[in-house]
Amino acid sequence: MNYLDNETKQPVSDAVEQTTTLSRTQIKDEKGNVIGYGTVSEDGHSYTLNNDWTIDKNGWVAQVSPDETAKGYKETPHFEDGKDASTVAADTPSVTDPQDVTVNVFYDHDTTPVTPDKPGHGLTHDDLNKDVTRTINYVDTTGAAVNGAPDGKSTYTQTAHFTRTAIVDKVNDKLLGYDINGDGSVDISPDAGDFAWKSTDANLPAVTSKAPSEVGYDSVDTPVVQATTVAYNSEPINVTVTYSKNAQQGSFQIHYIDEDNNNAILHQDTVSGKIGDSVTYSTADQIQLWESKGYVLDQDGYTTQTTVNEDNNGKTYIVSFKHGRKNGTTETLVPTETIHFQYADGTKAADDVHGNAGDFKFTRTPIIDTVTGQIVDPGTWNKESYTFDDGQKNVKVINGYVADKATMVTRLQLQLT
Ligand SMILES: [Ca+2]
Repeated sequence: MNYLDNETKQPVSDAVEQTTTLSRTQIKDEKGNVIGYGTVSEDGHSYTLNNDWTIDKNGWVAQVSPDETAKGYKETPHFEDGKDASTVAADTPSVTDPQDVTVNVFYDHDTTPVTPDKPGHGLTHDDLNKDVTRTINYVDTTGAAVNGAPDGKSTYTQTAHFTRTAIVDKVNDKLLGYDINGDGSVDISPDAGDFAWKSTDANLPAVTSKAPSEVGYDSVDTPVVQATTVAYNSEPINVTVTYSKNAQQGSFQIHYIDEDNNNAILHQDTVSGKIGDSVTYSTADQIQLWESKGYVLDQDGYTTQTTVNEDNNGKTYIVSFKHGRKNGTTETLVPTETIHFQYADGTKAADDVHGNAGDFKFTRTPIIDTVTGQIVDPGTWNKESYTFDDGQKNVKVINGYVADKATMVTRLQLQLT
């Protein structure tokens, strides 16, 4: 008996061999020539010819076919003609023409469902299970999380579960298809397996956002995220629900001040809008304007603001200037020497004699406030003192008088202020 896989025709288990013995008695004459086969009488004087064989032990016994279910085969094997081969019946060889007999017993592959809760037979969890999610995120206008979900959290996730049950060959784990009616047999071929996905929760119910007042806001853009139905191959859904507060006004100021005039405000601007509004403001134009009027920028305390917000609301930015300085017109002084001649009583004795400083000039340049135009520093003469080099002069002779100085060797200290 051969026990064969009905698909591959390969042995499932070892063959079983039964042997039965046949015998017959040969009859010879007195010279030893074979007369034939038969039976000799008890007294040995006569015989009966009969060529048939005699079978011992009644021939081949019934043989129960092995149980190969553990290997994935169906319980009941069959013969080539399809008939039940659970047992190969007892048999006897032909007594006239005995031959060896080969009996083939065929085992069909059994199948088994592989359910999504218990993957196996080469199928993974993901082969039989698929989840589609809808995630709702609750935020405010700045993107910060808000606990607006029904369960008081900031994220709410709904999941639809899709499953399918596969039917596989128990012997070789080959995928045969999918069972959709639960009877354990294939309804859908492997190629059409996408149609086998089923779900009991593909209808995602509506989700009501918490009232804005419950979570500290004034409004919400999506009071209810509507119900929807997803398919096994739907992409994950992401929904954002945004809470917001009523916009509040805010403003900030920019002061342009004169540090050389008790920080007097030269100019001020106010930038205002709703909190969160975008703004553009630059100090460049004002700085240019005041610089054109003689001011020099000391510090631009304004930092670029892109919105009116909680941080800059009510704030004042200071842009400070000092007065510029420039040189005024240079003064020139040519010093002169005058010698008076007089009598002791003070009356004039002769005309004055004038000396001079030659080519020397004294200069000074004042510093002017470029804002007020006023002199803030008269400047310093370019020489602290100078000695007249032509100060030696002969004193005029006047009859009857004696000069107190015969010669004037004069060292005049010119005090220039
Ligand atoms: Ca089925």
